[in-house]
Amino acid sequence: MSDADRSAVVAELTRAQRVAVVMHVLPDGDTTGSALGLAAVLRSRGRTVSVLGPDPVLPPYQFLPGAAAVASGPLSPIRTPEADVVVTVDCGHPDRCFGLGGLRQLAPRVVNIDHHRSNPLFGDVNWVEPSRAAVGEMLVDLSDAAGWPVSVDAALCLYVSLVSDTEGLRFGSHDSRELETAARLVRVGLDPDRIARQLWENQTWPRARLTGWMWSHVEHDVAGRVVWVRVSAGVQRDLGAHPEDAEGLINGLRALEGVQLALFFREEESGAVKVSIRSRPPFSAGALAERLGGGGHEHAAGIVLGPGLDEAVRSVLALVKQECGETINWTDLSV
Ligand SMILES: [Mn+2]
Repeated sequence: MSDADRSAVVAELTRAQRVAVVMHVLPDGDTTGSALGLAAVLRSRGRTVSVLGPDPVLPPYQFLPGAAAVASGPLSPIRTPEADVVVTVDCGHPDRCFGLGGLRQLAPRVVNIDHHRSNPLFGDVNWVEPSRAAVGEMLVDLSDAAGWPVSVDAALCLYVSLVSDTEGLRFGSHDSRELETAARLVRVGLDPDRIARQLWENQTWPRARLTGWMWSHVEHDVAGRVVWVRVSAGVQRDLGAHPEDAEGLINGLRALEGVQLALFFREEESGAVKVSIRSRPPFSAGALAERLGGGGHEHAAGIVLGPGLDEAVRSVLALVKQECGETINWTDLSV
């Protein structure tokens, strides 16, 4: 099934001369590395490729080849490239990447390459594999299966995709597959040590301040199985923190001993509340997000709620309690 889907993608990208590759909002390392990596592979094959997304490439990924040429912002007829095919990478829902109408505006054919379990298969061609650790990993398979060379530039982007979604090849792997893929990319001519420093030893001061704030404002249930943090827009303003400074901080919460469910509520200036969810069995971050209208992976998911930070916290915890109240002691819970 997935091999057939991958072959369908190869067929689309072989026919197309002009390709637009689209990243999702607040682009993480996976969508950015995947988009720039796929673009590099296709450009090596003589295709005209543009990379675009609702938001610009974030500072941690601006060192990637091709990042400076990414077009961002709302679609407009003047700036919108003409393409035969638009490819979305790591976009679990079309609303995260211009909406289906926007994608159709970009090209007559939509190719959807993703690994979110909640992906509604919105493309004309869909290759969605929830078992894959990162979309970049899928794109390495795609290139190798099609016999398309992976240049050093492409390898760097795809490697960043893989190590981002696996947090440095620590999570999301249950066998040697991701390690083999990483090794295959490193052999092209990468320096993993240098990339790691670039990605993880470049933390901004606002992010450090936000991290400190987070640890002194963690809330939790009695047993410490469920932990959460609520960060208002005002707090972020006071700390000088931007949305990207909060990316991944939830992983620290999940790393606390005994935690099975971690929630990070971040209020945006618009009043919307971005809720990130991380889980361990018996909790399912994906199932919880889907109950609220969001989506993601089994143990990493998210949803946008609001307006109202405290209201968002209350409604999500009420649902958690309803689903898992039998096994959690909520008596000291003050929300
Ligand atoms: Mn991803």
